[in-house]
Formats: sequence, C-alpha cells, structure tokens
Amino acid sequence: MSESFYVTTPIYYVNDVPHIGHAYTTIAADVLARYHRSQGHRTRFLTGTDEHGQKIFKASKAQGLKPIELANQVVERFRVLWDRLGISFDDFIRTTQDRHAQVVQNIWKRVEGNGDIYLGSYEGWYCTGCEEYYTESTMDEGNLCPIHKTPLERLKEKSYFFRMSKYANALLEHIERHPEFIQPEIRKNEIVSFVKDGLRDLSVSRTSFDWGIKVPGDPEHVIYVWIDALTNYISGLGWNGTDRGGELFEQFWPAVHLIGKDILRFHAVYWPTLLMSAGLPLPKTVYAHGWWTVEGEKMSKSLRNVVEPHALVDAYGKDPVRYFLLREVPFGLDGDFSHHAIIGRINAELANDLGNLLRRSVTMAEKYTDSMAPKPGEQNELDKGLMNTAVASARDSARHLDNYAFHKALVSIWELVRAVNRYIDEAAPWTLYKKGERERLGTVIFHILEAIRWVAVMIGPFMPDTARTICEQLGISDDDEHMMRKSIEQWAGLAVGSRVKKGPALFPRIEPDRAKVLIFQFTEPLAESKQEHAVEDKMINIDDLKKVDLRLGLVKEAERIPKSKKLLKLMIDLGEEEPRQVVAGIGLAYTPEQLVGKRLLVVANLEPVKLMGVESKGMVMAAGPGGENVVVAQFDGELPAGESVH
Ligand code: ME8
Repeated sequence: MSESFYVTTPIYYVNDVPHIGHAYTTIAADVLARYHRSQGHRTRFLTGTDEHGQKIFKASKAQGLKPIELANQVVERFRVLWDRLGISFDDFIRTTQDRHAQVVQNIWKRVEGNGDIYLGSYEGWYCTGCEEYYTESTMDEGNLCPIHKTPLERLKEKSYFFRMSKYANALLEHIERHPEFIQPEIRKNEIVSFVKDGLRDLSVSRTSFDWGIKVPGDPEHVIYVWIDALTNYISGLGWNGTDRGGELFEQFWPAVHLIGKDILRFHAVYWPTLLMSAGLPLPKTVYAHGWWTVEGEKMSKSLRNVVEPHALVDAYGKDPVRYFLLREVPFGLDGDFSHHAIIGRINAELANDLGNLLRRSVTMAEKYTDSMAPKPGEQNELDKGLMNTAVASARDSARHLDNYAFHKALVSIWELVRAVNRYIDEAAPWTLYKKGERERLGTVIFHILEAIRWVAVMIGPFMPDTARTICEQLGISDDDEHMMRKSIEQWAGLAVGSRVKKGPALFPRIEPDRAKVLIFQFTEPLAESKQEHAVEDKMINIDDLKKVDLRLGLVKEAERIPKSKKLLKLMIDLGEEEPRQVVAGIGLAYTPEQLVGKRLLVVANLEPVKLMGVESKGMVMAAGPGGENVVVAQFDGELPAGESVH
C-alpha cells in the first residue's frame, strides 16, 4: 500500500473576509498536498471554516444577521478565493455541519467517559477576539488582551472543565520522543516551557450564549469553540467515535497541521491532551509558521492595509502570488509583504530566469531542430554536468519540502533554472547550427528541453498552471503522469519527437511605469490612513513635553518577579539618595544579568502602580512590538545617573 499523507489548514473564522495570512497557510498546505500526490502518495487535504462561538455571534449581531447567515456569506468568499488560488482541497469542513457536531459530541462523551470532564465554575478575564481567558500574569497591563490590546471582560460562569493538568507529563514525554511533533524548534521550546510551568484544567463549556454545539446531556452549555474547532481535523475524516475511527480515519490519521504561530498553544497543548484523553493518536506534526506584516506594519483594518488576495491575483497573477509568498520568507519566520519585493522577484526570477529560459529554448528548438525534441547523441562533460545538477536539484527540493522548507526547495529548483541558462551560453547552439554540427546540436537542444521538463515537474506543486503551460510548450500531453515526480527519477524522460510550440510569455515583465502605478494603487490607502491617524492623534506642545521627567537611570540590581515571565524588578539609580524600584515588562527580551550596569531612559515622575503586587515607581522606555522583540532605550558613554534628558 502506498504511503499516505494528511495535511490540514486552520479552519478560518467567518467574522472576517479572507486575507493574505489565510491565503498563506492554505497555499502552503496546497503545495504539500500537490507534492505528495505527485509522489504517488495517498493524499488528503482538509480546510474549512470555524463558525461557532461568541466572536461570530457578536459579529453577526453587529451586521444585523443571524450567525448562520453571516457564515454562509463568508464561507462563499473563502470558497471563491480558494478556487482562484488553485487550492486543491479534498474536503471543506464547516463546523455548523451535522457531520461535525456529531463527532464533537462523540469526542466529548469519550473524554467524559474517561472521567476527564467535571462541572465547576470559572472566573477570569476573557477576550472575545481570542475566545480565551487570560490570567493576571498572561494579560497586559491595564487588563488588556496581550494579542488585541483591547480591554478584557471579567466573566464568571458555570463551566465544565477538562482535566488537562493530568496530561502535562505525558505531553512532555511525547514531545521529547517525537522531535517532528512541534516545529520549528523555537515553537517546540516555547511549548515545552509553557507546559513545564504547569497546566491548568481547561474550561470547556459556556453558558453565556448558545451559538455552538450543545454539551451532551446538559443543553444549557455549549462546547467551548476551540474544542469544537480542533475536532474538525477528525470530523473531516468522518471519525466514527470508535478506536479505529472508520475508513478515512484509519487511512489518513495522524495529520500534519499547518497553522500560524498565533494558535500554537491550542494545537500543541489543548488538542493533543484532548486526543490523549480520548485514547486517539496525536497529530504527526504541528508546524507553526510566522506572521506577515505589510510594508513593515501590522495588518489591521483600521490601518486599511489588509492585503486582499483577489487584488494581488488581479495585479500579479495566481502563480506569481503563490511563488512569492513561499519564496520570500522562510516558513517558520515572520515576514514582510511588500509590493517592491514581489515585483522584484517576478521580474528577476520568474520573467527573467524562468520565462526567458523557456522562450529562448523553444525558439531554438523551432529554428534548429524542426520544432521537435531531437534524439540526443553521446553526452559530454558539459551535458553530464547539467544532468547532475538536475538530479541534485530534484533530490534537494524534495528533501526541503519534506522538511517544510518551501523557500529552500524553490532555491534548489532555481539552481537548475540558472544552470540551464548557463548551459545554453556555454554550449552555444547557434554556433553549432552555423557550423552544421547537427548531432551535437540535437544533443544540446534535447538536454535543454529535458532540463526544463524537470523544472516544470518540480515547480508543479508551487505553480501548477505554469508547469502545465511549460509542458504544453514542450509538446508533453496534459496528462498527470507527466507531472509526477516519478517522471524525473531518470534522465531523458522527454519523448524524442515531441512537438515543441511557442506560446505567450510565461510571466510578462512588470515595467517601471506599471510598477509605479501598482505600488501607488496599493500603498495610497495606507499612506492616507496614516495621515488621518496622525491628525487624529493629538499634538502636544513643549509645555506638555516638559511635564515628563525623563532621566538617565543606571541599573544597579535586577531580578525576575516570581510567577511572571515578563516582569522584572529593577533597582535604578536616578541620582537620588536610594535606587528606585521600577517594574519593567522586558523579561522575555532580557535576562536580569544583561540589564545590570545599563544606562536606561526612565520616566521618573510616573504615578506609582503595583504590578503583580510589586510597586513600580517609574517606567523604563523601550521600543518594539513586545515579548522577545523589545529593545530598551539606553545611553552610550559614562554620563552620571540621574542626568535629566531634554
Ligand atoms: O484562529 N500572517 O482562525 P483565523 C500569517 N478559527 N498568517 C496569518 C496571518 C498573518 N498576518 N493572519 C492570519 C482561527 N493568518 C481559528 C482556528 S483551527 C482548529 C481554528 C492565518 O481566521 C494563520 O494560519 O483567525 C493563522 O493561524 C490563521 O490565519 C488564523 O485564522
């Protein structure tokens, strides 16, 4: 029996229309699914939508719609976009479908049957945006959500709990034994330290609204939306509530879950512990990719910089968008979307390297070998070099895809693209033609066409239409056999005599005038909204500024505040009799040792506050988005502590 491969995307919320972030995960999953199919593996690719919970309920109310009406509208938007982006999913699951609700209730019953669900009450700080409770130590100062920066709601409700705490050790053991389980490494480390801090039991039902799946036997409660949502990965396989799970489950589980790093904890802690309790195998891999910003800014509706995938496809075409998103940024890392960058890559790598290669090669075959793939003669060293590069490129690109390193796979493929361009220059078919060296000419043209065929097969998962167009121009019939990886296991798979035919340019260059127009169109709303924000933000005058007592503070001592990851207690010399105690939320970015001896910029006249019970009499200034990415403002040189800043 052939190997099987099951890949999933997150199921997306239907309170918002799809944007480039959703497209990114889904394209990555599509590339993997296409790649595995081309390997001859039995492959299944699931995507879908997450339609329950308070967030959707509130969003629908705000629009005067029933939740299901909102869901139906937005689901359509996702479907249309996936179609446009060439997403080859095998199934699309909606959490409002009956087939899903039954599975969620079944998994609940199994977990309950194992004694892992009990009734209690929950009080905490809730963010509807995240659909999650925060604790004093995980929320931001001022009772704000650490993700959305919006006020959290204090909620108290009766709730069922899942005994997640019971599974902490088993989870750590599993992570240890299965290095491929949480990737990349940095995300694994995050989860390990989170779990080592101890797991609490998880509140898994809500009574404050009823837009969800009912708790079996207690219809006053709906099942927590994340338990509902995560279960899609097995309801999409028709899990039938038994150990074996039914035909699809047996064939395809466990899955590779591709997700964004924002939802790692749900996938790497909640979901596996739930599966353990239900007695089911854990996912093979949870791969959390990075986060896209846009032209250096966080994507947000209020900045009007949300990148709309349809507009991108309109401007650049489907395959270039797919290529760019996976080529630009290593999969596990954060990246920035910029129109300059996509235009740069389209012109250099797609139009120049690949598009020109095909064009000049087909033109030569038309002119020198009667529009046919000629019969090759004996290989010389140059030919062997090209063949070896092709073999290496196929091997490397496959290995990189097996490791989710999409960008490296593309780099390996482009090594071949560039090698063919060099080969043409060195073999100089035009000279052979002039000299009438027909046999050698035939060998060279064959090698060029065969190498391009290898490129087409390798780029197939990334740029399916482009691959097909290349095959057409090489006279390869449009059947799937030729797009299979097997077809590049051996050199010289191109049929001698296949008819070569020029077509339109693969990727038209984006000339500078057009580039300017595109960049203007895309970035204008952003610039406008920035201006609006600037006007809205009140100006201050010099007297306002003088009210702030800014001083140079020399850090004398620093230590962590127990039970807090972020907060550090600093003793800072501000030129006063005694050092001042200041609490700073920079503990993910700095160790206490790193801070001692630094000369920092400190606000000295801020009203004292207590943070986690520790008094803070001032504030350390720092820049950056937060968490590990924060840099303190500090002074060079040896100026004395307490020096005022103006
Ligand atoms: O979280 N950069 O749904 P969601 C990269 N329903 N990827 C991004 C992104 C960005 N700026 N913004 C979003 C949910 N994504 C839950 C999931 S799964 C059982 C339930 C992508 O609509 C990324 O994949 O908020 C992220 O994980 C997902 O969209 C979140 O989609």
